[in-house]
Amino acid sequence: MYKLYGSWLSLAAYRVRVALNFKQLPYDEEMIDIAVGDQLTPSFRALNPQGAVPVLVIKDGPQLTQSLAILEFLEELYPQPPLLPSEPGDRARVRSLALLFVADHHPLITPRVTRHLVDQFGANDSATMAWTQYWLRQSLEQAEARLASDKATGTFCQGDVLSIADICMTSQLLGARGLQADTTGIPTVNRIGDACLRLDPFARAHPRAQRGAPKVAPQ
Ligand SMILES: N[C@@H](CCC(=O)N[C@@H](CS)C(=O)NCC(=O)O)C(=O)O
Repeated sequence: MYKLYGSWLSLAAYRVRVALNFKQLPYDEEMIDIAVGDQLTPSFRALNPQGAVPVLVIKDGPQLTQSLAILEFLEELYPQPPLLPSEPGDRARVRSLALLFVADHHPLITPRVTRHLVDQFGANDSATMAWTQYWLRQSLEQAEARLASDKATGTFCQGDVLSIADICMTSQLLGARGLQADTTGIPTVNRIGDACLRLDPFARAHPRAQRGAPKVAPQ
């Protein structure tokens, strides 16, 4: 049984929930309220000095942070069913797509960044929302440009087999839909995202299905 420190609001924790569900690994998630700053308390920082979720705690094992590192850890420990293709070139393509979201774009919309925009630059709610929507849209547009014209794209980002690229892209698409970013004109991203959202590991991991999530319609 894994212990996950996450948050219904967290797109990064969502990625880990999907992977745990996909690999059929039982876990218990403790919800950290990142909207009110519980990730910044000394007790949480003792767990992750970075002050961010997810954290995966493994009995008698390492304490892991960073969603992509956690996904790779789960893949190495439980290679079946796979979340990475077997060919090195395909694996690199999948990791490259995942990093487009996890490394380049998702960090720009985290609470610590929008907090800094407010505290240091006087951004108001509409400015921070416009910032967030802009970077969500950018990531999805860039993914569309890569996926739409690439023969390697299939039902999912890499052919017809689910991979970490799909998990990372769908987390960003959920964020974009939930925050009313523009998701028009990116048919490949929407098609693949909707195919993922129909799968049980994604449905059970959905932000709105988690403890503490507001009771509004899933987006
Ligand atoms: N690159 C990290 C991102 C971790 C992260 O920033 N998590 C957000 C929630 S999605 C968080 O806890 N942020 C707290 C803050 O920014 O104060 C990962 O993929 O795990």
